[in-house]
Amino acid sequence: MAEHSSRAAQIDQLHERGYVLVPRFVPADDLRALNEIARVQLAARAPPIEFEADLQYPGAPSSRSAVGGETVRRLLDACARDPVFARCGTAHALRDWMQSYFGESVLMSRAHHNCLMTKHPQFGSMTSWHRDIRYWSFEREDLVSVWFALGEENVDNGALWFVPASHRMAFDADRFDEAKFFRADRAENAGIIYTAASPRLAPGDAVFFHCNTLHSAGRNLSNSVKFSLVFTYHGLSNPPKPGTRSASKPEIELKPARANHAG
Ligand SMILES: O=C(O)CCC(=O)C(=O)O
Repeated sequence: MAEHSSRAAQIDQLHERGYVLVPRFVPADDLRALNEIARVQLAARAPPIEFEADLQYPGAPSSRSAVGGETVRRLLDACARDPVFARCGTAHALRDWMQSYFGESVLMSRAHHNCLMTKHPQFGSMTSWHRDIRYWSFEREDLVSVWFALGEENVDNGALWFVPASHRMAFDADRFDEAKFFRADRAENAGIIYTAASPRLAPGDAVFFHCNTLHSAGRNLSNSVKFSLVFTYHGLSNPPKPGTRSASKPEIELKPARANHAG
């Protein structure tokens, strides 16, 4: 019952602020396994991979052939990479959390996120202010991502920043640039960005955030790679729009307790 009411409070906070930090969401044994596999996967560099040079965000190498050009940003398709990642993204505790939020059965989108994000010292880039909805086309703008910190995350190693309650703010299209980044050069945007906060994450902590929450992330000024695992979910009644990139990959259903052997 206590667990249930604390989940309810977390979901209230997600509704109100657009993000919520849930400390120690990942059990210690799972966290150990995730950290081990994350390093094995990064060393193996098996495709599909997104490189920092591909995106050209601030701080990224200018091309794949430049110094640091092979720096990995995302190891994509995490669930297909290793059962340890798949178990994390379909775990019972996560399914129950998402089902409580959406009030119905839940699916994981494989069209974006579903990845291990690595932020490297020196060549890891900064991600400017944006809403993740730019990645998707769904019937309703109601998707929730979960970001698992596999190690410490803080402002010095490129942690996320969030603008509280920004998921409920309405903006004209010209407040964003062509790539749908929220324009920091506009005075009315700067006032909103000023209210942002960066929750400090401990290993195993989770941040749940809405697809319309404005967020950004800094560069990694530490000496070690930061590893995070990220997945995104939506309710059954909110399917991807047919013919869009969001509908291009089969989704993963988070099955009800008795049928689910993955979590
Ligand atoms: O770690 C980062 O640079 C932020 C990533 C991010 O915001 C995203 O993938 O939507």
